Amino acid sequence: MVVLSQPAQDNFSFIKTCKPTSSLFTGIPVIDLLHPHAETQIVKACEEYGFFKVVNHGISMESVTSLEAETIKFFKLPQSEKDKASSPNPFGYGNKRIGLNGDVGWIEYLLFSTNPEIISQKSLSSFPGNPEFFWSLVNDYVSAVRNMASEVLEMIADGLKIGPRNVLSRLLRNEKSDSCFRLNHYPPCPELQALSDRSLIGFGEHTDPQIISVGRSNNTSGLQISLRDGTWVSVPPDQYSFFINVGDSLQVMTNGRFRSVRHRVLADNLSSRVSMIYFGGPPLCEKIAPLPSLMEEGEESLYKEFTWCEYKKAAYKTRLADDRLGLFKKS
Ligand code: GA4
Repeated sequence: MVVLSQPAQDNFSFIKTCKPTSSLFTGIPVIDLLHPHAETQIVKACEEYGFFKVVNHGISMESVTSLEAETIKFFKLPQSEKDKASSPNPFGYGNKRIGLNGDVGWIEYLLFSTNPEIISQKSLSSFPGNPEFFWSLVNDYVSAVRNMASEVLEMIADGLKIGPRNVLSRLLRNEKSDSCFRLNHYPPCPELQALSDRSLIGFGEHTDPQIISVGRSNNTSGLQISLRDGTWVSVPPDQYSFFINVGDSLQVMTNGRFRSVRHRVLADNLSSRVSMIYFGGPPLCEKIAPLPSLMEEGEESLYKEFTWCEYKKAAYKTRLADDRLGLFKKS
C-alpha cells in the first residue's frame, strides 16, 4: 500500500462526498489485443460501455514503473517545492482545483500538453528535482501509450469495416495532435471515514472531450463509470493493464454509435491512488464530424459542425459535470 502525505490544506469541507460502493463491477469488457476477434470485441465495448480494459497491450512495464516511481517522489515533495512547478492554467501542478470554473476534488496533479509547441520551457525550468529526467520518462511513456491507442483506433476502423485503416489513428499520430497527459495523486482520507461513512470525490463525474483516453493506476480502486442506465459501478483496479475510454469527439465521429463514458474517481480512505492518463486529441484545426464512410444512406449528423479548437474552447468554459456535447447537438 502506498501512503503519501496529504496535500497542504487538509480542510475537505468544500469537497463533495458520496456513498461509498464496496463491490467491484465484474462486467467491464477485457480485450486481449492479440485475440483474433479483438476488433469486433472493441467495437462492441465502445457501443455498450464506451470503456474497456486491455491486456496483452505490448507496453513494457519498465517505462510504467519508472514513471510511477518518479511521480510518487514528486508528490512526496514539500508543498512549497510542488508549487514551483507552475500553476495549472491549464498546464502545470494543481492542488484541489480542477479546470478554470470552480470545480474542486480531493486530488493533486500534474497536467502536461504533449504538443511540443505548447510545452513552455518556463514551466520545465521551474520544475523541482531533475526536470529533464522526469520529462524523458513522460515522453517515453506517452509515446508508448500513443502508439497503443493508435493501434486500438486502427482496430476500431477494422471492426467498423471502414477505411482507410488510419482514418482515426492519423489524428493522434499527427505531429500537431493536441493531446495531453495527466499524473494524478488522490491522497487517502482517513479523517473523513472517522467522521462519516462517505467517500470524498477525487475527480468529479465528467466525460473526456478528446477522441480516446488511456489510463492506468496503481493497485488502488476509486475509478467508477456510469452505465447506460445511469448506475455508477466501481472498476476493479489492475496495475498491469490499461483502461480505455471513448471521448466526446469519437462519439461525434461515430454519429453517436460509440458512447463517451461518464466517469469519476472517489478517494480511498486508506491508500493513495496514483494514476496516469493520456488524452488523445486531434490537431486544433481538425473538423470533428461523423465519418462519411460510416454513415448509412440518408443518415444525418446528430451534431452541428465544429472544429476541435472550437469544442475545446467551449469545454474550458464549462463545469466538469456539464453535458458538453449537448451544446453541439442539433435540435
Ligand atoms: C476532462 C479530461 C481531462 O482530464 C482534461 C480536463 C480539463 C482540466 O482538468 O483542465 C477540464 C475537463 C477535462 C473538461 C472540462 C473542463 C476542462 C476541466 C474542466 C472543467 C485535461 C480535459 O481535456 O478536459
